[in-house]
Amino acid sequence: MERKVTEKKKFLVEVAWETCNQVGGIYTVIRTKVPAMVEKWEQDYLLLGPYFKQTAAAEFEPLAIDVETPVGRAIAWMRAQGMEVHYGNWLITGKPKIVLFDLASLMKEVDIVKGRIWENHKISTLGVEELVNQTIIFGELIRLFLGQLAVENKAKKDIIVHFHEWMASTCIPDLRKEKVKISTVFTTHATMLGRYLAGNVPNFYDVLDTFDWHKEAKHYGIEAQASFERAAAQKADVLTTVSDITAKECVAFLGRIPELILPNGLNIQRFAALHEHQNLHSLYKKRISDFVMGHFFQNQPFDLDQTLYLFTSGRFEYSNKGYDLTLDALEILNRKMKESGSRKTVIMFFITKQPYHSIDPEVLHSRAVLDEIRENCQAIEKEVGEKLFQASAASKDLTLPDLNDFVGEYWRLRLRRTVQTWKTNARPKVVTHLLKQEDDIIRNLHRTQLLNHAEDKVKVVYHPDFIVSTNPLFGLDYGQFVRGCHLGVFPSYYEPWGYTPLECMARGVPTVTSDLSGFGDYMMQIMRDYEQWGVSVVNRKTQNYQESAEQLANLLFKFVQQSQRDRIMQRNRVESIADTFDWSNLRGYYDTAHELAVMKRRK
Ligand code: G6P
Ligand code: 1S3
Repeated sequence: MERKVTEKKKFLVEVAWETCNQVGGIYTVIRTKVPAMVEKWEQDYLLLGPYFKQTAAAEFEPLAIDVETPVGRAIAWMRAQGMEVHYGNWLITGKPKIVLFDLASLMKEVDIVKGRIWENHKISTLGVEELVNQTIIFGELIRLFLGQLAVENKAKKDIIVHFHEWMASTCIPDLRKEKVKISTVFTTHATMLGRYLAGNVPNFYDVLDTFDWHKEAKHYGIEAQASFERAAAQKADVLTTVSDITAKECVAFLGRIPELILPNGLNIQRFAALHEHQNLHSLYKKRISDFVMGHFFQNQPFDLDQTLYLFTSGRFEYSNKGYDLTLDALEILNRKMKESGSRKTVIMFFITKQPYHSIDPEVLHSRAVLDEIRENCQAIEKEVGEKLFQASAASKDLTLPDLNDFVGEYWRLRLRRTVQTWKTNARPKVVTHLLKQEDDIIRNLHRTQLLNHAEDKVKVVYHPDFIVSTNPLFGLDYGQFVRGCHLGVFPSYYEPWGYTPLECMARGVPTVTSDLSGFGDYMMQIMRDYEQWGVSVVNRKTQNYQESAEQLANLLFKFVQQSQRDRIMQRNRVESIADTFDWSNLRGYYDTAHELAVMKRRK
């Protein structure tokens, strides 16, 4: 007789420190994935995160709890004990339900929780930094919530809880110990030790399996963080990470082979009109050109039609993000362009975050004066246009009047004076801001002498702040800035995934990545002819630093030599494959992880 198998209902909870709290790349993962998750899970989907008043004010809309549901009852139970728990909609595409926990409401108990963690799991948390205390309390609130959710789960749904990164996962060992009826997935988006060691130990990847994780964690003062990460990895039902490269770190530092790799996607926006992305490129390029004129033309005018905008961006991890390699490749590129008599100019933007006092007032001033020159020109244009119109209508013998006669003395002098005061003999600045201290980028620029000399073909703009639309220098948000550029350059040495090249691709901008970044490694696996599609991959696995720098310089030189037609076609090709990374195509990896977790728990 055939036995009828009824599929048990499931409920998915995702937990991240970056739910409704932007710190870095995990925010992008969670936020962009929501529409695809809500499509599958509908009402059976919930996100958990920490409550920070300021971010919540902008992105969170509170809702009344429904005590008929397990989630509502679990929240009511916590509130009854004095904990501040916020429930509502996260105001992003997909509008998911979220629960945010106010850490302050339990902070006074941090020492008790730490004591229990030591008692149960021998994780030492003495003298840790404030962030670790916060993650411990965050974990404790999640433990209480999930424990009660499991009790209230009268419909006996399979509850799957997906934890992202150690900061959201300090409670996994306790949940396991208490046998709370949930299935767990832990995704690590990098390893704590990987981050530190990659930037400090030469040939990190060659010696990866020789490290003593505990000794290194103590050495770098991250014993608590690394221990939480390792415990979460070992106690979760399923361990996953974002790339094969980071999977190797999991083996070395976390003592477990991840069951699955979950590549990162985006919410790819395709336009109905095929060429809309080209139009946007043109529009935003003009805005970047306004900055470039203001910054360089005071002293060094060049042909904007022959100018290419390259950029790199990310947090300030000088060698991990490959800023060192990029700078050294630019020096070679500069030489090659000079030697070949290239007519082109390359402007390379470094967009990162470093402590600064303010935007350099001279940079701001130059930009403002340029705006004034534009206003003068527009006034003259209007005056000439009107007078020309009148003179043409009144003309008897069809001879066109001399346009110069129409420019009044006032505007003529005013324009002349403004341009005169603006022009200078000073070299265009390399840094747009007044940095608090000299850093590795500045030191490298002095060594390579890439300092915006008149004869340089490669000019550098170092912008030590992320780009936001209120920024007076560009007046663009980051996405628009990316669209206006010609090429994104990201030859990272340590990069578990790396969203920056993917963000270029999504906007139809070609990009350079490396085979040590998760994204580059993945591209090489899924697409043989990735170069055809506007993605170049620098070999950092088997080449030494100098060889990689030469390879990058050659790639850039090739790019510089392309015609405008080639560039337009390449942008179309890049944009056409971006769908590969839409979450609707990549969510399947998450589905598999969730099913595996349920199966493991049922066994
Ligand atoms: C887009 C626009 C064209 C423009 C071109 C510039 O394709 O639709 O009108 O000429 O961008 O391309 P470039 O690579 O020189 O910035
Ligand atoms: C991590 O953020 P990061 O920039 O510190 O997670 C990101 C999302 O998975 C990933 O793209 C990145 O490579 C990791 O380093």
